[in-house]
Amino acid sequence: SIEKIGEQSVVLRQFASAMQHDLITAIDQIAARAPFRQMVTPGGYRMSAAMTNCGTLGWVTDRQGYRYQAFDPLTGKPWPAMPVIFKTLAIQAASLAGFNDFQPDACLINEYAIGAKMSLHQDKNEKDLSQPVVSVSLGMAATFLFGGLQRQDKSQKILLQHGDVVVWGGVDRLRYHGILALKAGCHPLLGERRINFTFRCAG
Ligand code: MD5
Ligand code: FE
Repeated sequence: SIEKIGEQSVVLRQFASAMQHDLITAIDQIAARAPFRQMVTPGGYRMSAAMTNCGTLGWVTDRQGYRYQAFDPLTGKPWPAMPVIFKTLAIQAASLAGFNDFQPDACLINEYAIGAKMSLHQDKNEKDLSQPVVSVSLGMAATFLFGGLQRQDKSQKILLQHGDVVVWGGVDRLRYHGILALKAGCHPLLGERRINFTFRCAG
């Protein structure tokens, strides 16, 4: 089903479910070469979600700042390539949401253990903000906060479950958003964690 959550944002419930096993296999292969790690913010805080990337560019943060870069700072090697099933899924989802020329070059993969969260923020490190972001959720469900263009705007709460895909762009591209702390639980395929991966045009 297509659920409209903003002027140019949709949730495609269960859109990734049919390929769940292939997606998880690909994530395992990526994480074997570019391990999940908890990065440090410019302010010196360790993020509670662990992250890795695939694609030409990967999002990183350290004391120097937030940025996209071609090399994994942990290994010194390029990020693993974006698997074809990832790219195909992202392009199909973007197209269903009305974004027809999506060619993502970056895929940030977030891993949340119980208690991990992501504070309200905007995604604005990408060069081309006319392009949407596509987000895929796997594993345990989490409450997604979808705010407005200003931090103090009221947020809507949206439960994102295994297989759900969110596409947002256009006038919604710079809306504040976050993830509430992951509640205790267990997913049959992924155990006590949630994985979210987001596709972007970063370069
Ligand atoms: C996540 N990830 O689930 C979150 C939310 C990130 C990040 O925020 O930057 O990696 S998925 C992102 C999302 C979904 C729907 C709308 C918006 C963002 N948004 O309006 O910005 O790990
Ligand atoms: Fe974000």
